[in-house]
Amino acid sequence: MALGAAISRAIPRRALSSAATSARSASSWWGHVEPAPKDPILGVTEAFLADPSPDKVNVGVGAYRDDNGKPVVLECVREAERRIAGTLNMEYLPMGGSVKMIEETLKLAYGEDSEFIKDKRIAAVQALSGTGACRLFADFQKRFLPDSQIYIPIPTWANHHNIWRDARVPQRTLRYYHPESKGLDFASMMDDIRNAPNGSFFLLHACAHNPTGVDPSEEQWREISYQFKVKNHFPFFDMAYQGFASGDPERDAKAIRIFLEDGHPIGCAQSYAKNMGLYGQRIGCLSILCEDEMQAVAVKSQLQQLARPMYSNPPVHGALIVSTILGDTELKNLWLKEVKGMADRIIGMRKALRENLEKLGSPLSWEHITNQIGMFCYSGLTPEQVDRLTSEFHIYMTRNGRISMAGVTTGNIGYLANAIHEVTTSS
Ligand code: KET
Repeated sequence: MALGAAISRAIPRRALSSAATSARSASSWWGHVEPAPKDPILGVTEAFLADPSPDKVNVGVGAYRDDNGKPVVLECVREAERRIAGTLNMEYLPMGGSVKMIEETLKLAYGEDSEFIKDKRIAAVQALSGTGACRLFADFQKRFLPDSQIYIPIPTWANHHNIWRDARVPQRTLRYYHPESKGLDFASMMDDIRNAPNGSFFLLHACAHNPTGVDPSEEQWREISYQFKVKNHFPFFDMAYQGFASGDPERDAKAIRIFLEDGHPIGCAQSYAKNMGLYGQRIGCLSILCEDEMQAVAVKSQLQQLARPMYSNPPVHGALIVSTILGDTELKNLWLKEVKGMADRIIGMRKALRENLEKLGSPLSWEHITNQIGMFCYSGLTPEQVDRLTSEFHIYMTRNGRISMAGVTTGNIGYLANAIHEVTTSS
């Protein structure tokens, strides 16, 4: 009653009657809204948190844990926080984000002495981590090349499909993974690249492909780059795991550097979620290599224009942490050491998981666990086997059989191996 009276006072009669015909009654405004399906990755964490079992293990989301299963804040991050504490105001960043952070971030992707950086040919903006960088690019693609499509590797990080779907860019498939060999389906991938219409967009994982842990070799990247050149395709690199493949961010940028050497215009999404452990800070960068400085200025201004009505300008704290670390030689070296430490622990866990399964006498081959790289092991477990791991053993992972190796520890590895052995040898 009170609300109705307030509305009739505030809204002219004409507007009120048309509002009444379009909305049946206040209670049915959202009556047609069905619950959204659970996210295939973040939904796993929700289910894990709701499980009271003391034995539960979460190898779902790709978030690094130490050998005690605890989230990690890097020492370089702690030190950067100490240095910036209380020293700065909380004003807005410019629409494009922190200039210093972007400067350092571009060096990681394009190289310390990149001529493209010197020539100011890169349009770059701070983004809401890797997801935000991908989405901003997808929106940019739709706005300026509205008839374009994007080829996406199968499989890929599930959210890639959501991102380009919501940006209304039609998706095409790029064959990538060979389930029998548990390796790269290079021949089919090259066929898809050759058969795509000239000038197509392709999403590529720069390193540590998610979910498969399978990357092209350097030689294969060179062939891919060559074919892109022939076909005049546009490569968009999602680089969410720089440093997590080899332990060395410079080595993990190799694919991008090969494309740059070959003279491609590229796009790149970078994220500090994983390699600096800044998951919740939502700090990343979107860059687009342009033909010249003038084009880069125009592109950057349009990226900012896209950001303005969405979130206006990006958050400041993560940007400060990143620029403090990368702008200081001592802290940067500490970071490099810590990234290597995280990658090495994961590599060690891969060896241990394979050994454990082999010791249990598994009749299956588990070689792929150590052949794959990065945060994930694409185990080959079926959705039904994953369901059994969850219901019988309280082990949580995505239903595509992806194990986040970052969640495997000395403490849970024996339990995990036993459970995997159990569900793969009995039905
Ligand atoms: N790209 C890839 C390939 C990726 O795996 C992730 C995150 C992101 C981008 C986005 O990360 P951001 O936090 O926005 O910088 N992947 C893990 C977490 C998630 O699904 O959000 C995952 O696959 O578990």
